[in-house]
Amino acid sequence: MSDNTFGRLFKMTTFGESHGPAIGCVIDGCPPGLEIDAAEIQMELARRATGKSRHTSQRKEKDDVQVLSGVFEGRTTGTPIALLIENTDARSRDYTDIAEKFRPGHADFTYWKKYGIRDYRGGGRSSARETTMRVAAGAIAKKYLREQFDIEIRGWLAQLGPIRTDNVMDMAAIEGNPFFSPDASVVPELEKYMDSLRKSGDSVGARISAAASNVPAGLGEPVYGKLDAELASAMMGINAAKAVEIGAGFDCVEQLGTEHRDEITPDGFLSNHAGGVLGGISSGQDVLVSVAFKPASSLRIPCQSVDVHGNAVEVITKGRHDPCVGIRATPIVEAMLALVLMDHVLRQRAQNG
Ligand code: EPS
Repeated sequence: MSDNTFGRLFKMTTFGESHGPAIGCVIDGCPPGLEIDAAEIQMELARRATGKSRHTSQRKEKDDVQVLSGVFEGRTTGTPIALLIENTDARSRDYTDIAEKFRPGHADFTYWKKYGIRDYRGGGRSSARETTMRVAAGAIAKKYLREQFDIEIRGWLAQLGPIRTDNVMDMAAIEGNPFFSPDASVVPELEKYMDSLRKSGDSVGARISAAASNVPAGLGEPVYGKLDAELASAMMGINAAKAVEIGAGFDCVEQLGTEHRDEITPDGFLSNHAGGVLGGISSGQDVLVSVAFKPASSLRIPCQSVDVHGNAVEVITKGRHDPCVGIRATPIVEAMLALVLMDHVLRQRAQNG
């Protein structure tokens, strides 16, 4: 399995399976001298963790991160940073029944087609457990971006199933509810919806948005390596992501040019339909990205499928699954945004000084 590395100058390589002994990453290219406190990484990991509310997977992982290398006396040394988290609450027996069956809508099918072998326990490498490492590496990138450029990255739930959550944008509300909703008034409706969904055994999709502010103009490459292209690739690489929008995104289909263009005055831009990227290069406006997450495919509601021998079978997935993976995706989207910006900050410095 190749391509487990993300980034060009700030490179993260992740490894591990959901039910293996541990999951980890090696980050290469982090500038030296950055203060790293494991507690800060831990805080980001806690935002993403399972079992924080009844609305997510009840697997209980402490996600205790060990910093194995690359940090000396609390500062990065410029050498590879290795991070490791042990898996302590895998329940592999839940997966015995589907060891030879494919869950429709799951990577089970394509992993088997590609490799002819798969670790079926907890989805193996395809599990969202891998995103712990994106969040851990993202915490380091976020810190560097904040310290060096004052860049702030914030994500939020914009929609869960039919419920819009971004009609009110109260950034202070986001961390105060288990959904990362910026509109606290919709939380009771979200709770009710999720309680009924969980009882039904079904799952639902969600939309997560994120903004990076104080991004300097000039990040990105003009042809290949466009900032928005790399953001789209990074976001589509998150488990269960099915669509990405930058700025106005698909709304630009209905917009007129006079509406879409972001007029410029001596005091700045009058709107931000471009999402902070023009010609693949950051404009200095906030970088805006939105990601659609599909409804998860591990469901206890029976469905038709086939087994590895091609026989018709009925599939029921047991286990402690997320009825809406989007609920835990906000910190992951933030992390991927931070990793892309971090890489481009270093690339900008390499070329333009
Ligand atoms: C996941 C299924 C569940 C989740 C897991 C992602 O795993 P299990 O069936 O082993 O309990 O708990 O998420 C995590 C463990 C995590 O840390 O995010 C899946 O199928 O992707």
